[in-house]
Amino acid sequence: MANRGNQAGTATAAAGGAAQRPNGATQGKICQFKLVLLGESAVGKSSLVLRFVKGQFHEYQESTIGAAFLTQTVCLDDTTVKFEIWDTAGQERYHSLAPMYYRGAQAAIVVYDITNQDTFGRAKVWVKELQRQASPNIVIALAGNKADLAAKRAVEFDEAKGYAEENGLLFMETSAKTAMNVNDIFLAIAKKLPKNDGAGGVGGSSGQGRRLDRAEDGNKPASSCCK
Ligand SMILES: Nc1nc2c(ncn2[C@@H]2O[C@H](COP(=O)(O)OP(=O)(O)OP(=O)(O)O)[C@@H](O)[C@H]2O)c(=O)[nH]1
Ligand SMILES: [Mg+2]
Repeated sequence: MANRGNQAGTATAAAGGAAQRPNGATQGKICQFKLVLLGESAVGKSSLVLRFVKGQFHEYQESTIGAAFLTQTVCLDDTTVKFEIWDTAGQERYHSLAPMYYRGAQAAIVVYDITNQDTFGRAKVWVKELQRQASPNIVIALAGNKADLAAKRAVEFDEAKGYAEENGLLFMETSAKTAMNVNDIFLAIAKKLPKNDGAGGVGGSSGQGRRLDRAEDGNKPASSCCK
């Protein structure tokens, strides 16, 4: 139901910047994390996910209905981090669904459009809601998207950076169009997430990810991620 109209897909290629393992050895652990994207409609949430998961960009990206689910895997040293990504719909009529997606999430990317001050205001409201209602240890990143449209900038970099610092958020300006900082923001999140052996289950409130046995990672041989 929540998946209605989704643009679901999976991809497992390594994201740029991931650690290389020269011999493709399958050592190390696999951690799985639930990540949610929130933000006003048309700020580019789906475009960021499409860029990260498939390396594509669509000028005429359709507005999301309900939510879309995708996965992507990145490698960090001896750890394979599998993101289960919920790309929510920004249109007002879907806002009441959002808690379903951020509940139990270990990470969130709150997106605004640097050419639209209102979307930055909306992003702050999402951050407040996550701080009050999501898992206490959730890692939150703020993404100022459409950085390629610098001539139309309405939100100053320093203003957003200052806000992010005050609120303990990761912050980057991104462009789904040019790919600027797209892999980087997911990698920064992956680095910040706890990867303890005693991690709680996905969907729990611990804010921790779930460690998988390699055999459980059904999508693909995890080693391909690090080749
Ligand atoms: N120039 C530029 N355009 C972008 C960028 N990211 C997204 N867009 C465009 O902005 C429009 C909206 O993008 P979406 O990815 O659908 O936005 P969304 O946040 O998922 O919107 P909803 O699904 O309605 O919540 C599309 O026309 C995209 O092509 C970017 O980085 N730069
Ligand atoms: Mg969308």
